[in-house]
Amino acid sequence: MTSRRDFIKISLIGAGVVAAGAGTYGLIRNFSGKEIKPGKIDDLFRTPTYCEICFWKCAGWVYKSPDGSIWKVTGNDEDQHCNGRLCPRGTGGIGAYYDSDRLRTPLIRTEERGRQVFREATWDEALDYTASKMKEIASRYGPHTLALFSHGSGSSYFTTLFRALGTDNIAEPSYAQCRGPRDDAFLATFGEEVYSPEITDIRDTKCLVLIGSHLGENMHNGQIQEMSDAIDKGAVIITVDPRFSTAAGKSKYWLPIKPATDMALLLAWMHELIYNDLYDKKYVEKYCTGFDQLKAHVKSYTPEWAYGITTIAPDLIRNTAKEMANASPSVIVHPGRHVTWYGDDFQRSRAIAILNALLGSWGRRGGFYMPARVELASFKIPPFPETKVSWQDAFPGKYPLASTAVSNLLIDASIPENNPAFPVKGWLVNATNLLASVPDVRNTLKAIQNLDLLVAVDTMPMEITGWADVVLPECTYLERYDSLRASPHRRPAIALRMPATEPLYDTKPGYWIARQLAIKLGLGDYFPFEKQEDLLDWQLKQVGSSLDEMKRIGVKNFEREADDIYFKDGDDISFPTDSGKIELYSKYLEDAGFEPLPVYTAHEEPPEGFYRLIYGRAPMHTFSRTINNPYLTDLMEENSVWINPKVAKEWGITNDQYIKLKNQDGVVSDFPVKVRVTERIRWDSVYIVHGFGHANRKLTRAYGRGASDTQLITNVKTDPIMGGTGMRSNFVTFVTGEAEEGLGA
Ligand SMILES: Nc1nc2c(c(=O)[nH]1)N[C@H]1C(S)=C(S)[C@@H](COP(=O)(O)OP(=O)(O)OC[C@H]3O[C@@H](n4cnc5c(=O)[nH]c(N)nc54)[C@H](O)[C@@H]3O)O[C@H]1N2
Ligand SMILES: Nc1nc2c(c(=O)[nH]1)N[C@H]1C(S)=C(S)[C@@H](COP(=O)(O)OP(=O)(O)OC[C@H]3O[C@@H](n4cnc5c(=O)[nH]c(N)nc54)[C@H](O)[C@@H]3O)O[C@H]1N2
Ligand code: SF4
Ligand SMILES: [Mo]
Repeated sequence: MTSRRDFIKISLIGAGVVAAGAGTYGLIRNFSGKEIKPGKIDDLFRTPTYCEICFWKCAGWVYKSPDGSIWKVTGNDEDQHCNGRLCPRGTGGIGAYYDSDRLRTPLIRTEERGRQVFREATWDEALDYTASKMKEIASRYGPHTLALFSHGSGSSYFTTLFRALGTDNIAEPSYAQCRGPRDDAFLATFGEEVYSPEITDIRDTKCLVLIGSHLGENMHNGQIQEMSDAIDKGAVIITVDPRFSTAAGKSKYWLPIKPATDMALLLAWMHELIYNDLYDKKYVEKYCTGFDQLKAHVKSYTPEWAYGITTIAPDLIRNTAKEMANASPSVIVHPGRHVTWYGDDFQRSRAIAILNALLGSWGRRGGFYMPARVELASFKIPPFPETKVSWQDAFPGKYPLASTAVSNLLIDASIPENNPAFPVKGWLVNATNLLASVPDVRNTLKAIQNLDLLVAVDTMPMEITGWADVVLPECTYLERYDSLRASPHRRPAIALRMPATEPLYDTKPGYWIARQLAIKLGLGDYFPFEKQEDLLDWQLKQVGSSLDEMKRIGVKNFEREADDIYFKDGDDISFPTDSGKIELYSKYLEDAGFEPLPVYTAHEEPPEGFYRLIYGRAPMHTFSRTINNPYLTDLMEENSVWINPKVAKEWGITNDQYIKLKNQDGVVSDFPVKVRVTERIRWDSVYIVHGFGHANRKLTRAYGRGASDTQLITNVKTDPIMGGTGMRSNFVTFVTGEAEEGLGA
């Protein structure tokens, strides 16, 4: 059996490498000069933070070495997100601070866009320039022609600024390029989303079904730890993936599905559960509505029907349905996270939600727990002006059920020839590398060329900063305060991030940047606290803590107000849906003109000689943001393209050879990528890790390393329901000759 140690050994390796790289210390001194032994470092010597390398937001401690420089980051034992242990990326997070390629001063463009010619500017100059341009756009065309693209901790400050300006054009790539379809589909079904961290009770599950959700490479920390615990306790893992992922290696069942056909499998599983009386009858009768319609709907979706589509043998479909039913209600059909795949992703996520309802797993131990969170008080600020024109008015009728602004819609609205009702003229882009995160880069560049203003707030010179008019350098998460983390979890909790040290160079925290811009725009009242720490202290005092206390403990867990983490037998529950029930059949969708029950749609197939491009995560990197990180680059410096041996043989391609990839629209990857010939991928697909293939020369370690999946994703299948960008209908072929002369060796 796999032990927990074995499963997470990668994170231990990571920790070792990084610690060695950063130097080792025999004796550690605290600020008072007193000598203390490693492992007994006193509280004075460490400061709390939560990690910004991904959005699991693990809480940790930053330790400094005797000379006062940042030494290492470790997990906070009290933290439910990490249980005292960071993943390799979190441990390597100090590389974000030490990266010598970091942005150092504000920059203003001196030549046309795309040519990276900037001059250094003072903060005052750069902010004055930005504010005056924003003012000009808002007064000439209206505030709705300004858009904010943002991700991560700083989003709330810039959101306040944009709401104060009177626009709701505020989009995050974590919606339409990530978990939007899932969250909206669960909302439509249960009236509640699955949150972040997900409320999957993996720790106590007896059966975990992973559908293209590759825990183990997707290193969302607490989930991985719980999955290893569940495996140790004998849980059955079922992995559905065209690739033999790390999770597949830990699974009792690996279903190497033909990509783009998951809906057929989901429908067949529903058929099996319903027509063999394997579903949770009592639960369905008490809590669900629309069962009869669902039953009729899935009647013909037999395992034999699904076999012809998915290539998964009928018996395997039957046996896995039985395994789920045996474990019910302690079973999780994982909702996944990055789910924008084929354009019918809302409906696929609905099918997953329905399957969980049939298994009675929502609100049950080992299924989905009901989370609790600390509600933090907001300091009173003036009301936001009414939004006169909303993002949805740009293209009336598009994506009617989107619960928040859609980044790709705002990008499309910035291209006048698309005839939007209003063209967006100015962007502020905070902490999102849009050219790596939003598919169809050519479209994004076209939009950028039409803008009057592009401001980028970032820590690194990335593709997006290269195209900006003004670059505002933020300091890293290790050098700043940010809002308190108050994510939902089993127990309500808060975590503090505070600066471990002064910002390097002429960089500033996001809060400061947003506030200064607000002041220059005459909106300073929306940021009444000059110092963010005073706001945090005020908020903390409302919940019986204080900044002083949080500086000492980093994480504070509270008790739940009631014993309601799981439903109790016979509980009467009103779900926050229109009907008050779990909606198997969705009137809400029907009324909006969409299928009330999920249907199978056939998706595009690769043309002759092409293979489906699929992508995912590597344990030691996050998107495009860590690829230049000196410590993480040491662990993985380039991606490779996984090719099935049968295909490699046909093409005469060998292991470690460098090739380029060319997609169905003739786009060739900028840089060569190393071949990995492996049985672990189906013959009809190839796989690369997302985030590589950086084209900004200022990234001295990342430039030209590997291929960018985003560059090759030009065929985008947008979900008509909520605007999610399906990215997996792209097909590539191999370019050999010329590439061999490239960066090969
Ligand atoms: N092709 C393709 N596209 C994808 C995905 C994929 O797998 N393939 N994944 C999708 C998913 S799931 C998601 S969630 C999104 C992620 O989308 P993004 O969050 O845009 O991801 P990154 O590419 O890491 O870009 C982050 C940017 O923020 C900057 N940054 C890092 N830390 C800070 C900070 O503290 N402050 C500031 N101001 N900037 C900072 C980085 O330098 C970088 O420019 O991408 C989506 N897009
Ligand atoms: N190390 C690391 N961990 C991360 C992140 C990171 O950047 N680095 N990012 C975090 C974020 S924001 C997100 S959203 C998550 C994303 O992580 P997940 O939601 O777990 O996964 P994806 O990246 O969508 O999925 C990739 C998997 O889907 C498989 N796949 C491809 N096509 C199909 C198909 O048609 N059907 C099926 N069944 N499978 C298919 C691929 O082979 C691959 O194993 O990861 C999170 N965790
Ligand atoms: S999972 Fe890793 S990268 Fe993400 S927040 Fe936790 S330690 Fe940081
Ligand atoms: Mo994501």
